[in-house]
Parts: sequence; structure tokens; C-alpha cells
Amino acid sequence: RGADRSISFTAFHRHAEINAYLDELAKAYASRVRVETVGKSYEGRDIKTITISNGDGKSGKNVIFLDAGIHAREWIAPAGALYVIYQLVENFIPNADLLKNYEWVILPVVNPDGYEYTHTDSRMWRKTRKPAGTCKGTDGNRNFDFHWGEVGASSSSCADTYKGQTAFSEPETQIVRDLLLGLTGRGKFYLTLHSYGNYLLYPWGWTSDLPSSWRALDEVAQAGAAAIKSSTGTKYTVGSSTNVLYAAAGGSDDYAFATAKFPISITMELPAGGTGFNPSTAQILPFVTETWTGIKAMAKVVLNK
Ligand code: ING
Ligand code: ZN
Repeated sequence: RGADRSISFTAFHRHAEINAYLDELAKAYASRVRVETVGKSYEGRDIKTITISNGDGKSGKNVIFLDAGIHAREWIAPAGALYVIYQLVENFIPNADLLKNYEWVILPVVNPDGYEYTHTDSRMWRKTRKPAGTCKGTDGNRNFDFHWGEVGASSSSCADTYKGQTAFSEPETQIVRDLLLGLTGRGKFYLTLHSYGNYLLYPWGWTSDLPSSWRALDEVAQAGAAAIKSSTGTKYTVGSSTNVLYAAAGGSDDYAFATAKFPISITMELPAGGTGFNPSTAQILPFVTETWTGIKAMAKVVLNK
């Protein structure tokens, strides 16, 4: 990685630095990278996606869609998304198989207002920043319109798991919704990065029942867990969100799976480090490297189907 880049994996970066990195890649790798501003956050920040291809000019390929940073304080998640971007773009040759029949669309910071707020004001902020009732902010991962608000979400605007005034009340979740729906058919794998706890979670979050295709979901998630286990020894727990963590409706993974028809949809909870949402800067590179090992293994199962 050239010293001229705006990011590294030895620090957590501000949203403007992350957007600048995407723009640098679009310039330096114009034949393989497209960066688009897909909308603005409530406070007016540009929300960008990067679409990565192998530059062969073929259109209509299947898509792996990855996002991170819907929860503001989970800083290792955007770092993980940036590492995926870095590998696929700047370390293209060894990763070329991952781009042969697939494009990757990556949205590294879904909730930039919250993310910036955790840097400037309140490190443990989780939600968006739009005013709602007496308090500010909605939990983006309770705001999607699939069994919205039925379980594991709060109706109080002051709660960390506030479901929002309506489903898709937030511009940030509307942006993810529209991207997912625009990929219906081509979208084969939806992966959303969170922290913390070392889980690979699949639908459903709204019920303890399993989807009929749960074996395919489990196969992908188990491949990720096994690859990580054999690379670093880190143990990931695999299962449906409700069954291995807790029930929570209105999550992006249930929506991608049920409504946008992504056949594989997974929430990856990255490691904590010593202190939960705040790994040390020395832990960033080992964590994102290990995460990338798991993501590659999962992607390989998907693209060999
Ligand atoms: N965890 C997720 C949350 O939104 C989750 C877990 C994912 C629950 C998907 C239900 C569905 O609560 C974190 N750390 O945010
Ligand atoms: Zn989260």
C-alpha cells in the first residue's frame, strides 16, 4: 500500500479519510474500481460504495454485497471492510479468483453521523443521529421492514435498540434497502460486519424457527469459522441470530435474505479485543487479517455453488 494513501491498519480512521481512500482507489485503479455516492446521511455526509471488478468489462455478474458501520461504536467493522477493499483492489493478483465471476459492492460506513459522533463526543454511541421523540438516533439494525419491531427492539427513542418512528425512517437504512433491492437476482451473498463477540449469524433474527435453506447458510458460515480457527485458533460461534445470540427483528440480514432475496445472508461479529468495542490500534491488523481469512472462505463456498 503506497504511503500516499489516506488510510492504514494501524489507526482507526475518520469518515472523511475513509471516503478519501475510496476516491484515491477510483483514480488509481479506474479499470477495476467504481466509487459512487449513493446518498447522504441525515447530517449530510456522503455515503459511498465501492464496486470492485476484475476489469474484464463483462456486466451483469453476480454480486457479493458487504457493509459495515451501521452501529457507530463498532470501529473494527469499518476497518474490516476497508481491509477487504484493500485486498481486492491493491492486492488483486492473489485474489483474482474472488473476482472472476463476481463483483463486490462494499459500503464501509453505513452510519457516518454516528461514527463521527463516537470520535468527537461519545465513544459508546450506537445509533444514527436523527432526532426522534425526546432523544436522538435509531438503531439501524432494528429499522428494516421485515417483522419490524416485533421482538428485541425498543419503542423508546432513548433506548439503544430503538426501532425508529417507522420502518426505514432513517436515510441510512433507506440507502442500504435500495442497494439491496437493486441487486435482487444478482445478489448472492450479503455480509454485514458488526462487533463484538465472534459470531457468524444467519436468519432468522425475528423468530427461533430456521429458514428452510438453513443448511446452505450454515455451510457458508461454518466454512468461515473453520478457516479462522485453523489460521489463528480464534473460535467463532455459528448459528441463527435468535438461537445463538438473541431475537431481534428489523435487522438488515433478515431483510436482505427475505425481501431482497440474497440466498446467503450473514452477520459477522468481529472480536472485542481487551475492551469490547475498543480494540487497541495494535489489534486492528491482526483482527482484520483474520476476518479476511474468514470472508474469503465464505466467499469461496458461495462462488463455487
Ligand atoms: N449485534 C447485532 C445487533 O444488531 C444481531 C446482533 C444481528 C441480532 C442480526 C439480530 C440480527 O444487536 C450487534 N453487536 O450489534
Ligand atoms: Zn452491531
